[in-house]
Amino acid sequence: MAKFCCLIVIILCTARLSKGERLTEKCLASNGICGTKDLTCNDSFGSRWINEGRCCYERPCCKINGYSCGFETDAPCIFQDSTKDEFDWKRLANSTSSPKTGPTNAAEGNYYIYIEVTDKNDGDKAILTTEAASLPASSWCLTFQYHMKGKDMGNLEVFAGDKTSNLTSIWEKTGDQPDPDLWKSAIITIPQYTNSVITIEGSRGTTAFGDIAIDDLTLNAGTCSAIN
Ligand SMILES: *[C@@H]1O[C@H](CO)[C@@H](O)[C@H](O)[C@H]1NC(C)=O
Ligand SMILES: *[C@@H]1O[C@H](CO)[C@@H](O)[C@H](O)[C@H]1NC(C)=O
Ligand SMILES: *[C@@H]1O[C@H](CO)[C@@H](O)[C@H](O)[C@H]1NC(C)=O
Ligand SMILES: [Ca+2]
Ligand SMILES: [Ca+2]
Repeated sequence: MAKFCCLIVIILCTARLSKGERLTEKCLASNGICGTKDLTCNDSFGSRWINEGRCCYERPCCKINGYSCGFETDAPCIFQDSTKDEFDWKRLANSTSSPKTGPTNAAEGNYYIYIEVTDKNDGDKAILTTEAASLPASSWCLTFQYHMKGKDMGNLEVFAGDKTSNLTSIWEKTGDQPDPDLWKSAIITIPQYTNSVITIEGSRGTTAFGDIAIDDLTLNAGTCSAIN
């Protein structure tokens, strides 16, 4: 009898998979793994884990609560274009059009995003924001690669805060960076806010020699020290 029950469970689960397959595919697509029946994902694996759909046998599908943007396609990123700025970040492969500024290759894959500061005014900003997302109340670890080569390089700055108040500057780089041909790593802990918003702001310096690029961005729940 016990054997027979097991068989039925297997058949039901397989049926569900072969019919929809969406749940398991979604679990796979989000790098999910199966948790333990009747336990939340955070109870099984820790506070950085959330439930994302289901696995067979009523086990939850669990994934790390986080986002990544490699900019290889136009797929929406957790960070999106802000309209409260003067211009926009653009997606590009290989070199930027201005000589002596900008990267010659992506840090990850083939594409990166950058600010093209030719034909812009001093101090003009291009802002990426998580405003449209409802980030769970948590601290976050934001990481990305950045490239700041150019003699009149402006500013790359990360702000965070509550959606209802003014944001606080959390991280900043200004000017031409040492070894400017190399991509550098930013690893930034964002403190917890009730309704978090995080922005990445690139601004123009004094001339067109100030293309700032970023690539390989991740945003994961928890502080960076807990992750690294
Ligand atoms: C897991 O998340 C639930 C809410 O979904 C919360 O009540 C619980 O305290 C969390 N447990 C851990 C270990 O973080
Ligand atoms: C980037 O450069 C490589 C090598 O020259 C070329 O094969 C590729 O098509 C370029 N990519 C784009 C999107 O222009
Ligand atoms: C936010 O900043 C603006 C402009 O600097 C200022 O006028 C306003 O009082 C600030 N609001 C809060 C809540 O701090
Ligand atoms: Ca990339
Ligand atoms: Ca914009």
